[in-house]
Amino acid sequence: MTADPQPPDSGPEPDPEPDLVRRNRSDRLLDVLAPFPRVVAVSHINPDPDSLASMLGIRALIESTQPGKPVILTVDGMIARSENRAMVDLIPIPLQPVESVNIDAGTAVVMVDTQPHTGRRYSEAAKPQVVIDHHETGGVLEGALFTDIRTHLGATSTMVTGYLLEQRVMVPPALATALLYGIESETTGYPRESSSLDDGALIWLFPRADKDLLARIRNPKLPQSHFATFQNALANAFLYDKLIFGWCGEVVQPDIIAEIADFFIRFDQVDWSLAAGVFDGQLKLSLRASRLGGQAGDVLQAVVNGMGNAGGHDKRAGGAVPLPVPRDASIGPALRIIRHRLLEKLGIDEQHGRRLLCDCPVIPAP
Ligand SMILES: [Mn+2]
Repeated sequence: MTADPQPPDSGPEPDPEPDLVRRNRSDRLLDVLAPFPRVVAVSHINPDPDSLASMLGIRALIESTQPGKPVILTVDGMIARSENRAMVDLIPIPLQPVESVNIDAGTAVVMVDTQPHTGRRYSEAAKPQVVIDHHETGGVLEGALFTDIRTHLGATSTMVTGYLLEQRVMVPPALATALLYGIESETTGYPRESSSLDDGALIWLFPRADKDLLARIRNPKLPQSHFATFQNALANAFLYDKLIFGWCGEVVQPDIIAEIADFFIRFDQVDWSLAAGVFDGQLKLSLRASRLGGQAGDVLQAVVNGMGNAGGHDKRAGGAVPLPVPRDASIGPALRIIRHRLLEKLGIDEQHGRRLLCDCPVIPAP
């Protein structure tokens, strides 16, 4: 008869979770911020509702747990989409241009909804102590004292809502509205790119949100340029098998290019949409995939490799290519390279595009 093998005597069980891991994320975040007398929140260029709400939530978290500490929210670039402008005006969200904010040794920089050196900021001068993000495009995190990068989440606002819950911070209606819209605007479309944590946050925020305020943010008035860009993109939309490409021309606000890409991806004959336009001397690109697993961020990064920057999520990506002067002459060659590389990447035969729409009949005003 043989005895069962005995485990070697290994002494006391090791603690499976050291203290650092077991503690709440928000506790660790607040410990990092504690020694700093001042906090500056930063995000990516042309901040979207998710960045804006995340910055606002971070301010509420710090004001409640480290009272008296000034928290400055910043804007890099511009507030572009009408929905985002409405959000900033109506919540309201006080923002200072990031280039005008002094960052000294006593300032902690909290970066939300992006990471350092991903090409999504005008300047990398402000080195963050804290980075909170959900993008798959990894940045340089060296030197950061607290990082919370969860790429399976639909929104950074979900993470910030989690911190507020952990610290039992009172969330007033305007903040709940901002966070809800931050998550909602990131997780619309089909298939959804979100997790049960995003849905949990939405459910928690909804009864606390101001629904009239939310409706005003969702349905802002639109400028004439909005319709002009749609006209331009419809008149210059081309099909390449399962890809539609929409040319927006020169645009007055850069986020419209993403709106055009979202508009075209709903076309029932395509799996991919690319929208492009010129803003601030750059060719701006937005790529959308209609199926999960498209890895749009990686695709667009490969397409603009050596020309510019790109990044994003599985179904959605954005990028920018600086245009050499003379600009008008450089657009065509840049677009041809992008088309060639994208078709190759998507396994579509090289071809000239065919127009989505023929000339539109024009009638005299009734
Ligand atoms: Mn986001």
